[in-house]
Amino acid sequence: MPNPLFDALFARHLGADTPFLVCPGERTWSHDEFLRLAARFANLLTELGLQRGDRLAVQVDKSPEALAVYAACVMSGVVFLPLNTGYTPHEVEYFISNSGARLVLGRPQARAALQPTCTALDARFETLEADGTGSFPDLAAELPESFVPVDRGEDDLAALLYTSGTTGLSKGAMLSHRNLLSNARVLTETWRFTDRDVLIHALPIFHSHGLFVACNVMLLAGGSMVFLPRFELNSVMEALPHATAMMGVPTFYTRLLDEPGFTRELVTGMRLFISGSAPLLAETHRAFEARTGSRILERYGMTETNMNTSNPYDGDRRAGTVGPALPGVEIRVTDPDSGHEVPVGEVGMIEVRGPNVFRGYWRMPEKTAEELRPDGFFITGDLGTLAEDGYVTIVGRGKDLIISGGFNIYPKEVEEVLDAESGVLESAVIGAPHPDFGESVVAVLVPEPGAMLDIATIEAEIGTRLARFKQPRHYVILEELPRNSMGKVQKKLLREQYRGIFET
Ligand code: MCA
Ligand code: AMP
Repeated sequence: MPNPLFDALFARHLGADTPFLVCPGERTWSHDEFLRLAARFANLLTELGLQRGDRLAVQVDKSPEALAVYAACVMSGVVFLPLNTGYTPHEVEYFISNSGARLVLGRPQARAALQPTCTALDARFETLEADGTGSFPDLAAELPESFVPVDRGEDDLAALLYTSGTTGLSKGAMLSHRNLLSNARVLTETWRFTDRDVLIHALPIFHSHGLFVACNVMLLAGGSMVFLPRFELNSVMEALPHATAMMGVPTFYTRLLDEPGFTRELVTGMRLFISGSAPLLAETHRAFEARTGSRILERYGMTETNMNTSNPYDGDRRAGTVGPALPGVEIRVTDPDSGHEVPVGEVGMIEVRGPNVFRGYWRMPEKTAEELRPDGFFITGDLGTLAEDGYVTIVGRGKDLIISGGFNIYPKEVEEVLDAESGVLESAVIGAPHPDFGESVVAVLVPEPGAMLDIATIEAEIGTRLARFKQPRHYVILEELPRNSMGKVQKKLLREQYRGIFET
C-alpha cells in the first residue's frame, strides 16, 4: 500500500545498520534502530485509537525519540503537529483546541497546566522527556518493532505547522506528502546530498527548517546527522571537523564568526554551509568567505511553501540574494494592489507556485482564499525583485513581521497582550536590528492618563502569556504614538527612531 513519505524516506533504511543520528557524548543511532523505535511508537498510536488524519500535537525537547514520533506519524497516517518548546501553556491551549488534536505529547512539567484543556477537549496527554523517557515511550516499550505503514495518498496531510499572521491569529498550514517529498527531492539534488554526508543538526525540530529541510533531505540522501540538542557554540565547533555540511539561521553564522577559534582549518571537511529563515547580511556572507574560503549558500522558504529558491551549488552564490526558483517552483513578483506582474527588476510582492505550496490553512477557508490565488500562486507577504537571470532578492516585508534568530513574531499578538495590561492605553511593537538575533522586539507603550507604568511588573505578567522569544527586549514609554492623517500608527517612523537601540 502506498505511503509516499514512508516509501521514499524510511522504507529503504529498514534493517540498515548505517549511522543516522550521532549524539555526541551519548550514542549513535543506526537507521534501523531509529525505525524500530518509530515502529513501536506507530503501534502505540494505533493502539491508542489514533486514526489516519488525526492530529498529534507535540511540544517536547529535541531528541532522537522526538524525531521518531514524526516518523511514527508518517507510518501511521497521523498528522504531526510540532510546537515551539518556548510556547507557554496559554499559547499551547489554542493549538490543541484549534487543531482538535487527539493526543498531546508534552514535557512532564507541562502536564498540570495542559491536562485540564486536554480533558475538556477529549484529548489524551502523554509525556516525553529530553532523555527519551516518559509515559509515551513506557507505553510503547513492549510493542512490536515493525509496523505496516498506513495507506496514504500524495495529497493527504502529513503535518500541520502553525504560523502566525498579521491579525495575531495563528493558522495551521496543511502540508501534504507531496509538498514535503517534492521539496526534499529537489533540495537533495540541488545541494548534492549523498550517503557520504554528515550534517551538523543544531536547529530545533519544531519548524520546517530543522525538521523537513534538514531531516527529510538527510533521510532521502541516506547520510547521517550530528544531532545536537540546540545551537551551542562549543558543540558545533567540536562537530565541524567531523562533518560535511551545516544548515542554520544567520545567527549561527554570526556567532561562529565571533569566535576566534572558528578558522579555515576547522572546516576543511565541510563542503556546504546553508543559511535561511531570515536575511543573511551581505557583510556576514563576505566575512564568512574571508575567514573560511567558503561561500554560504542562502535559500528562501516559508512554513507554507517549504523552500522556494536557492542560490546555486555550482555557480554564483550571490550575497544579499536568495537565488533563483528551485526546479519545479515558479516565482513571480506582482503589484500588491493590482496583482499584476511588475517589470523585471522592480520591487513587488513575491508569489510562489509549485508542488511545494501547502494545501491551505486548517479549517480557515477564508484565510486560505486571502493568500492562495485561484491559479495556485501563494502570496508570500515578502517584497522583492526578480532579476533577468531569475535571481530573487528580498528587499523587505509587506507583512508586519519581526524575525528574531529565525523565530517569527507578529507584532499584533504582542500588542494585544500589552494592551490588556493595566495602565496601558495602547502599544506599538516594532523590530529593531540586533547584533545576535538579526532583529529583536521593541515595545512602545502609551500609558492611560495619570497611570505610571512599571515595566518590571509588565514583563512578569506577559511572561505567562507569551513565549520568551516574543517578549520585548526593550520598552519605550511615549505620551502618544505617531499617526498619519488617517489615524494609522506610523511604525516606519518608530522603526527609524529606535533602530540603534540594540547596537553595542
Ligand atoms: C532563544 N531566545 C530567543 C531566541 N532563541 N530570543 C529571541 N529570539 C530567538 N530566536 C531567548 C532564550 O529563551 C533566552 O532567554 C535568551 O533568548 C538567550 O538565549 P540564547 O541561549 O542566546 O539562545 P539560544 O538558545 O542560543 O537560541 C538562539 C538560536 C535559536 C540559536 C538563534 O533561537 C535557534 O536555534 N533559532 C532557529 C530558529 C529556526 O529554526 N527557525 C526556522 C523557522 P532569556 O533572555 O530569558 O535567557 S522555519 C522558517 O523560518 C522557514 C521555513 C525557513 O525558511 O526556514
Ligand atoms: P516562517 O513563517 O517561519 O516559515 O517564516 C518565513 C519567512 O521567513 C519568509 O516569509 C521570509 O520573510 C523569511 N525568510 C526565510 N528565508 C529567508 C531568507 N533567506 N532571507 C530573508 N528572509 C527569509
